[in-house]
Amino acid sequence: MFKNAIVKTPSKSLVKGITTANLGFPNYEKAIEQHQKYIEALESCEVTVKILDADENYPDSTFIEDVALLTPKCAVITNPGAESRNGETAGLEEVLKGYYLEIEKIESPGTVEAGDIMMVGSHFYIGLSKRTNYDGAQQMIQILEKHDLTGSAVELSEMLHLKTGVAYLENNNMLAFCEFLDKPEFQKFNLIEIDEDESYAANSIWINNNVIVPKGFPKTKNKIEALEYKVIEVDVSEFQKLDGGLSCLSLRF
Ligand code: CIR
Repeated sequence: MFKNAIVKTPSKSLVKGITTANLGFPNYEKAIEQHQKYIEALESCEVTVKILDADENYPDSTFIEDVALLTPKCAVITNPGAESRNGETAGLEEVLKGYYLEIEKIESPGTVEAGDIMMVGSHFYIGLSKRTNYDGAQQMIQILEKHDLTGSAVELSEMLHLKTGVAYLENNNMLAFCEFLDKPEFQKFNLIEIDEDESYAANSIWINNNVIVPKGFPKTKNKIEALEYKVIEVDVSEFQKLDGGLSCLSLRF
């Protein structure tokens, strides 16, 4: 069960965020409204939400998931592979000290963005992407092992981050899209196939037996409801314009 979540308020500079989406520029006011609804959805899952102030220097900093991996045993501050995002980790240690005694760090030349990391019990799958390199993944695995956890690397060829295309919903259930459906390491899970036209909904999040799903993806919603989860829909269209999904918008631990 998760007890806490940390989110970071979107900055006005959001429009300058990195994107490949081709969906137009995000609207700041609408992004703030959607972010507020997202916080309310988290709270309805019985987690206490800490809200960090916006940082205008970093357009993508609302995607706070990428800058830390928060496990039941330790916190790891990552080293984002996107140059414009690399400084987003500043100040994070102070915040995390409020929750963790042990705070580890990924060091260059290793890079990691934690959108590439999926927790399945005490094991962590680490996607090797344009943002997370081999060195970073190895550092992460060593840190996890030091804390009696395990990790393994997963090759990615098409997605931005591992969790862009796969989500673990606990109870052996995993949403998977495209390249992840055939991964040998995921065959032991009950794979729920996400259709091509709903690929964005592969980034849904499990929180304490609720699953938050992006609004507007009815087939995925029905498939998750059929597994008897309580589904909460949240509209995150402004963040989709920046390749960001539901998981990217919070740290849950
Ligand atoms: C980026 O490209 O870094 C942001 N525009 C989106 C980050 C999304 N984060 C995630 O998937 N964990």
